[in-house]
Amino acid sequence: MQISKSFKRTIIIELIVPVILLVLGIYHGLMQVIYRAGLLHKSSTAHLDYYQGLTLHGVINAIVLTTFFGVAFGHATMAFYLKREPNKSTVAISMWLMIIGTILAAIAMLSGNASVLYTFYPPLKAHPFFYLGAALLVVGSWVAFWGWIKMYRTWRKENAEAKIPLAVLGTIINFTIWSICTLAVAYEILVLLLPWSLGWTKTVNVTLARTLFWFFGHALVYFWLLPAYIMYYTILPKVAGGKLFSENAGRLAFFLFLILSVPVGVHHQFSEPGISPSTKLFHSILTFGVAIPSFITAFTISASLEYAGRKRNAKGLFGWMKKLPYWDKKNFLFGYLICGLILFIFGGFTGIVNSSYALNNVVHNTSWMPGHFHMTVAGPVFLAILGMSLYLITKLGGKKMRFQSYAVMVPYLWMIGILLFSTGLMWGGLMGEPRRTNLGMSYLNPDSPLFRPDWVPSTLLALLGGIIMTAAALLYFISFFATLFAKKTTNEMLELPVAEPLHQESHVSILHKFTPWLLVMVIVIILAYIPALLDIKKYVGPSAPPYLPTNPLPVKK
Ligand code: HAS
Repeated sequence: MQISKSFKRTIIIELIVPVILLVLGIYHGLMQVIYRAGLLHKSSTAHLDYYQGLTLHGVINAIVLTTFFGVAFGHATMAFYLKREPNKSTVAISMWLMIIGTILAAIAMLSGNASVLYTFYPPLKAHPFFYLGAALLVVGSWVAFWGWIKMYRTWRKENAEAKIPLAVLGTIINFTIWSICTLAVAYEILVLLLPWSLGWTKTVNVTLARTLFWFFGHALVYFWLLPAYIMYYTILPKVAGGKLFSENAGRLAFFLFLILSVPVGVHHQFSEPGISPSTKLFHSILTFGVAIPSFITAFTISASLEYAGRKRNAKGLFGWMKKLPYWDKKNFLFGYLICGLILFIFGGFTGIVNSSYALNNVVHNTSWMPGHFHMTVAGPVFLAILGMSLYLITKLGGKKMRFQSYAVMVPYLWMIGILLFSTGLMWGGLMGEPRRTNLGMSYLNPDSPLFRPDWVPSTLLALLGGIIMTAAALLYFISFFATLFAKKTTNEMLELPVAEPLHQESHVSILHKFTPWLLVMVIVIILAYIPALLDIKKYVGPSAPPYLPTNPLPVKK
């Protein structure tokens, strides 16, 4: 499909900006494993402090990259399936808001005035630019969504009887979840944190801020995940050489995410004293519920892959696994998607451990947690982003992919790296190794009275994994930038692989309507969050003054 020059340019910019920043994000990831393995016994390197680096790592990789990509991929998907472009001004305003927001937040982080990690929990206080930047990034992504809604309505008028394409359904659901969950973080930033950071208010209600953050924060992880799920349902079966086993299953999975992604945030706050056990129990049960669409996906995609393997004459129960196109250069997307899925088996099961209240007490705030989330956000999410960014750059730029063999190796190398790294972290976590801690200054420093020799093997394993991941990222950067700067050789097109459904399934009308699911979503959110907010009102302690990570005493104004 041909698209206008300006639209094409916007998508390419939205893919390139975060990949450039990712160079910094990956560097700080490597620095993390080096500090934590005790190879460095200091608090900063190259004038960048440990917590400054950890903030840059989390914000760039988990917030900036994912939001830019979500919008770029959304533009591509909506335009490709609805065969039209969004309004030019929404596309441009959205891009500029996101870029300006990122620049403001980057200034605050790089100048060392926002070392508050990606969760920016108060009473840690950041420079107002950090909060403003985050708000602009989010608003920019909303504007893109408004453009798509208009586009979808026009399409619907012209195609009253047509089924909404699965990828469009997934994109609209993802950005609906995003629009609702970001309302809470917008309130947190604009009403609680920004005035406090500007010195207009003296204290902040920490429990309320944290609860608003997690109202947003867990839905955020599905905002990261859903573009990957769209690829699993609509692209992976095709690049595997097969068909999608059930489109209805995909629709059901997306609608279940719509109702269950938000009302589970308190599972991040099981140790929060201001929230009652009954509220925590309810969120824990809903969290088991939000694993269901992923189980549906696991079975549906396995069946689709099995079909692809059997078409290549696979024999036996698991023979299809050996017949998939793992090393096919023309189908390089397959490797990125399958490695993400394999990692997600472990990422998903560790998530279920986390959501079980009693087990959560063992692993909360230990290095188990980054072990879990690197097998989710740095697994399926990150690999889908890398693979699709490279794919879109070649198609939209009319380029031939450079360093193809590097690009094909990247996901496998990355997967091995993550498996070692996360195993090291989770093993350490079960021995009590804390997360978000510069271990090289204390527990991993033989000269410190706190030295823990039993944590040496686990942190070294994580270091080995981290080095392999960095090597994979370097190979990716070589292929990505060489492709980007290569000469144009073919027509510039917006093109996505499209998986056909295997069966003509019966029409289930509830899987084609948004309103009933939206209503259920609102009801479940009210049931889950009104008790949490009442608990906070009832049990909360005094509000806190601001702190900086460098000093255990409150900031004096
Ligand atoms: Fe999580 C903490 C529970 C999914 C990310 N999570 C985090 C944090 C992050 C994160 C970043 O209940 C840390 C936040 C912080 O900084 O404090 N998580 C879950 C549960 C799920 C889950 C139940 N998490 C994710 C996803 C993430 C993510 C997705 C990012 C994208 N998580 C928690 C909890 C905490 C938490 C607690 C707080 C803990 C605490 O104490 O702080 C579920 O959605 C997971 C369901 C997934 C599955 C897996 C299905 C498997 C599939 C693969 C199939 C394979 C195939 C291949 C088809 C059930 C789909 C076959 C072919 C071959 C060839 C083999």
